[in-house]
Amino acid sequence: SRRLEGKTIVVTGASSGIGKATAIEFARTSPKSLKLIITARRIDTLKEIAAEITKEVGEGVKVLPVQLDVSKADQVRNFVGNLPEEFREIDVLVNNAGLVKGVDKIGDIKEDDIQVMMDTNVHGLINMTQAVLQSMRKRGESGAGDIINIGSIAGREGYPGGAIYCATKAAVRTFTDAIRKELIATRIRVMEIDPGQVETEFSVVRFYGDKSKADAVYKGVDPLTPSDIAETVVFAAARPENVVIADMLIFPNHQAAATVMYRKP
Ligand code: NDP
Ligand code: 8X3
Repeated sequence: SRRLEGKTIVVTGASSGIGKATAIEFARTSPKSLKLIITARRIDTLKEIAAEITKEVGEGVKVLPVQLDVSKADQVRNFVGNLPEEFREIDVLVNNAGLVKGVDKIGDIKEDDIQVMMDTNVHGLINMTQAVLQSMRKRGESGAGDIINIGSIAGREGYPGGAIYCATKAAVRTFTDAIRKELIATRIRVMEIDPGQVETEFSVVRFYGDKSKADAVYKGVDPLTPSDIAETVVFAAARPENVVIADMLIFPNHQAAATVMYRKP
């Protein structure tokens, strides 16, 4: 899309799943001139993805892989300042990094799991937003740019075995709503995209690496693919400047709520 040409875009959690697909979709949609900053903890994976993107779309898209753990406040604080000069004016931030750990119920939830979910999904997203906002505020009279937060159906309703994850995504939802109001006098657009079930590494991470437990989650259902969500992220970013896709909820065809889904016998 011409509307994305020349933009500088940051995607967090771009080493896998929705974030990786989003980086690829941005590059495919605007292959002529884009600066794409892909971030996550796994830097080697990011470098491979950067090479894949360049191989596919050519040098028109400048891809910069940056190691960044969003749960570490100091890393987030120094993120923009440490970028090469030509990447520092960020137009679009996709706050996608996030995770779920465990399916334990209240009373038995592991303290470490609570901490990592809160630190990543909530503190990480808030800190990233503040870090990048400074760069967006420098543009135009009152600032301009896009903040696209990846929430979840889990932020709209709780489900058993997901209390902490659901609470983190509800926090994302309320934070997003509040800052859209706070930034009303700017040209900064604040958007939220809430996926239902998407097959990624999400469930493998939830079950601490147990692939067979993760596979069981998707058995008999037809989940969304990461690129299904990536297309909606890029769609939102590519709307004309006066259009704000404030809120989207996206289910796969078999799903109608966090725990209401049709499973083929
Ligand atoms: P994946 O596990 O496939 O990807 C998660 C990404 O987040 C990875 O790139 C991972 O990279 C990154 N990440 C995790 N922790 C950190 C951290 N501390 N700092 C930086 N990056 C981090 O899962 P999804 O693609 O499914 O998840 C992406 C987002 O989508 C999450 O916010 C998730 O909550 C949300 N979501 C997922 C749904 C699903 O059904 N899959 C549904 C609704 C929302 P690395 O390990 O290299 O750091
Ligand atoms: C992921 C969706 O409902 O499986 O955010 O937790 S859910």
